[in-house]
Amino acid sequence: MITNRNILTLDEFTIQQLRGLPAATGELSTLLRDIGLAAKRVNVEVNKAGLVDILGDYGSVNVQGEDVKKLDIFANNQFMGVLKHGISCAGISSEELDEFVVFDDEVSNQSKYVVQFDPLDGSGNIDVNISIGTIFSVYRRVSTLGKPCTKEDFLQPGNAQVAAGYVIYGSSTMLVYATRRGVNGFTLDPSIGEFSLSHPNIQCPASGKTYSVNHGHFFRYEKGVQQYINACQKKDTTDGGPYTQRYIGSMVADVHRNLLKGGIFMYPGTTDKPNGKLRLLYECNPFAFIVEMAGGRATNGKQRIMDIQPTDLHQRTPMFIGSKDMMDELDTYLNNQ
Ligand code: P6P
Repeated sequence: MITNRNILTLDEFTIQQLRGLPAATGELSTLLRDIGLAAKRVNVEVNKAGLVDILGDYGSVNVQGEDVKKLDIFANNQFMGVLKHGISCAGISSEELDEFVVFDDEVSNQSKYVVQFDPLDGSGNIDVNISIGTIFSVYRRVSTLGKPCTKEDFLQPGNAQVAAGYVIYGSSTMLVYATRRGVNGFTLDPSIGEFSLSHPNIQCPASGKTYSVNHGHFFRYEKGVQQYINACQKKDTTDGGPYTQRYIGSMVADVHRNLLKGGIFMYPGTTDKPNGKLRLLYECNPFAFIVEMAGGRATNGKQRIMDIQPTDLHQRTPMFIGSKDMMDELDTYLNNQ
């Protein structure tokens, strides 16, 4: 395989971005490269998960009450490790950990950022070889530099995010991240072991023909959601249809597809779980940041996801995210109730 020297690696890209910001310290670029390193290490294990005894339940149950797969723990430790030993992060919170982790050493306490992540989202799909992913969110600390980070650093609304991204371990491995300067996608090139810029300046199409939702919960959704789903099924060529239903039970894969091709992903609340299943801080906020930076929208059905003031590290929220025009149409059903 001939490596095209004209394709920037993640490291080259972040450094080039840095050159365009003379006042920048480089901490964010370093942090993103650290995340890229951890992603490469996790990718190796994900790719051979079927071959080694890393499958199967880890025997414990996480704060979500879900069986923890060994890869979850491995991924959690990889991301926490590179961030703890880097120079840009004062602490982390993770889906796999009940509480946030303060790194509390001299260098980390001086670091400007904290990171929240879901180390391996969709891990229930590991054993059946369906794409899974890592989701991360970066905030500037509100606590005093030089001292340990505090819980307030992690309970900021999503509109305070500095950067957010995800890794999708699929037919190829991609790292997509957004800053306020745009959304860019990098595909892991095995020939050089580097993430290389493959999807510059990602824009979410204003509309699409894919709707993603778990139909199994249909009769537990609110009426407006049911009416929108029914409308999606009735569309024909005269009104932008027919639509296709695509839902593989791995949020990273479903939202990634809709981000690139256009579409809407919904995980609504239900009569028995009004806040739905997805976590605000390390699943919904990062994707909301990414999709909005690409021109799409993300709400909880009533308000912008990124305007929600968090009160708990692991709080859930209903999630509607995707192409702007499709989200606007959904609102006409939700607001008519
Ligand atoms: P359900 C995976 O467990 C996950 O958190 C998301 O990645 C995915 O979109 C959702 O749950 C699937 O949940 O209830 O439809 O199986």
